[in-house]
Amino acid sequence: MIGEIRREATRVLLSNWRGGSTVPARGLYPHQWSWDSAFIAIGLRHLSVLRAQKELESLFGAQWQDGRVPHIVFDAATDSNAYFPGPEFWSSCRHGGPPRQSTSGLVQPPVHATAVRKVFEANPTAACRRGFLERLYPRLVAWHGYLTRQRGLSGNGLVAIVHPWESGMDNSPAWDEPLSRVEPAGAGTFRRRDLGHAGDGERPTDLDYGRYVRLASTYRDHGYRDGALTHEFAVEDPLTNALLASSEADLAEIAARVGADPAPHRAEVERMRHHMVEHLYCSAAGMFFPRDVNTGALIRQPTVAGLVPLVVPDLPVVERLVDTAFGELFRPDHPGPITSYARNGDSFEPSRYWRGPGWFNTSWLIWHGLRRHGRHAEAGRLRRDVLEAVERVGFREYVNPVAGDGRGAVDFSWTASAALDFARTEG
Ligand code: 9WN
Repeated sequence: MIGEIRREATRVLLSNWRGGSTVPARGLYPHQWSWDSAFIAIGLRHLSVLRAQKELESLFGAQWQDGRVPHIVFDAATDSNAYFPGPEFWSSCRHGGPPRQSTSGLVQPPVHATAVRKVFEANPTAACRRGFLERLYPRLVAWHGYLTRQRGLSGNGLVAIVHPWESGMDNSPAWDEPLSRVEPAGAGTFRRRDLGHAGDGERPTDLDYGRYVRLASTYRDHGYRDGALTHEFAVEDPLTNALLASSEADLAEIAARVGADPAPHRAEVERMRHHMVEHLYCSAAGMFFPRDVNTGALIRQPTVAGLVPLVVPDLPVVERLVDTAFGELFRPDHPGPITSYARNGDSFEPSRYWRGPGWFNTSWLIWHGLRRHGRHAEAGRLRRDVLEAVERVGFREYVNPVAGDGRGAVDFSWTASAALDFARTEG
């Protein structure tokens, strides 16, 4: 079983490689995505450390002057109409994006320093030869600096996302309430391309899309300047903040390797951990919730994002989070990834994208967090369940937790990457 998974995962990652980076899936996602590339590099390092390094270098090659790492880097060789919203929509070059590449103006969760560290540790000699860490370290510092300086919108020590796409969990039920205040762009003003590749029962609705387009075009029309705009959607997401804290811990290790001072990075981890527990943790629910910056209220929707803070080192509430993660709420009926939304949630839909299906990257993050906290028994159980799902459904984008079948894109890169990493790790 493991041998077959390794072979097939390798096939997927090789066939989705485009010469300098990897597409998440052919057809549906024909460009480079930010957090996908980080997960992909983590898997690729088992096949070729050079490719894994290039995956991350190409993404950071498209970093903006202000330090942001764009959520999509468009492939110039691919038809610009293949994905909506495409390069013309974002007009990145006019707003501080890199001069020779087209990108989006949004960001995605910062899991990159973790990926850089893992790729480095896979083969330190090869990395040193190419100056991999020396080149990436200042870029990672600028990236984290962008988030903490420009996205610290409420001043409470946490960073905010300003669009559901920035969460990576686009149509999460947690975004319904803040999104309901956004006037959607007219249905006739844009043309979705995603529905040509996946069923409309598995993707966000047209109403969601109208709101996504409105938010993105307003941000663009303000030159993507964070301070210059009262964001209609601004949320402190536990997943984004947790990944920033955990990446900052990895950045401390990277700093030590390149001869920089790790102390400020360690202080930053401590600061973020404190603010996350103070502002986003709900002890009654045993999990974290996002906070709406515009209302100041917690959004009490139980999604897997509220469990991802397990990745934060020395988190004081690990016990409760583990109980929630492995309780009934997030358990699929068939062995597989933890569900993206609690089974008893009022918006649970087992086939629709981030409103119920299990995803492989979030389960990888929880596994990583469990191992970080020495919870090897639970980590091993999750690993076995996820590998069993891969065996059953292949490298699908997500899994219906009720029927147990695969949904969304086939041959999805981060599913292959996570499977490869699980398959290569004992326990
Ligand atoms: C919008 C590429 C990306 C992932 C996101 C996932 C989905 C895009 C879309 O695909 O988002 O960025 O078109 O739906 O939600 O997490 O990075 O795989």
